[in-house]
Amino acid sequence: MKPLFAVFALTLAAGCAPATQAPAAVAVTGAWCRAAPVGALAGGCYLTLTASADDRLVSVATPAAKRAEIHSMDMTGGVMRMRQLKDGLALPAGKAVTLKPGAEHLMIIGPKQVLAAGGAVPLTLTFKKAPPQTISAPIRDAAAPAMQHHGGH
Ligand SMILES: [Cu+2]
Repeated sequence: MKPLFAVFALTLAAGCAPATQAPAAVAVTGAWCRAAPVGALAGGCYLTLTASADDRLVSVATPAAKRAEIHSMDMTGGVMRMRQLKDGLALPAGKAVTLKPGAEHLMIIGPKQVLAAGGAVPLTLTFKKAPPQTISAPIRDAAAPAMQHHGGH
C-alpha cells in the first residue's frame, strides 16, 4: 500500500506546481442573450464555461446594463425561484458548465439598450484564477430554432 500512496501524493504535488502547469484558462462558448421587449427591467444571458483547472466565475459586468448578476433558478415548493449567487459559480476542471434558461444564468438588470434579436451584449466575465474575458453575446429570440419553421410558410 505504501508505494501507491507515495505515487498519489507525488501526482498531487506535481499538479500544484506552477512551473509544470499551463496557465488557468476558461473556454467560453455558445454565449447568447434572450431578446426582451422594449422597457424590460432585466434580461437573461446564457453560455457554456469550461475551465482548464478548478476555477470559479466570480462576477460579470456589462456596459449595456446598470449591473449584471450571476443567478440560479430552482423549484422550491412548486415555485420557480431565482436567487443571486453571491459567491459566484464553481467551475470544476474540464467540466462544461452550461448556464441556460431554467437553470444558472446571467442576469443583466436595468438594460441601457433594447435587447432586440440581431443585437449583441458585451459581457466581461471575471474568474477567480483565469484572466477576465470580454465576450460579445448575440441577442436571440428564446424560441427554439426548430419552432421558428412553423410560422415561416
Ligand atoms: Cu435571474
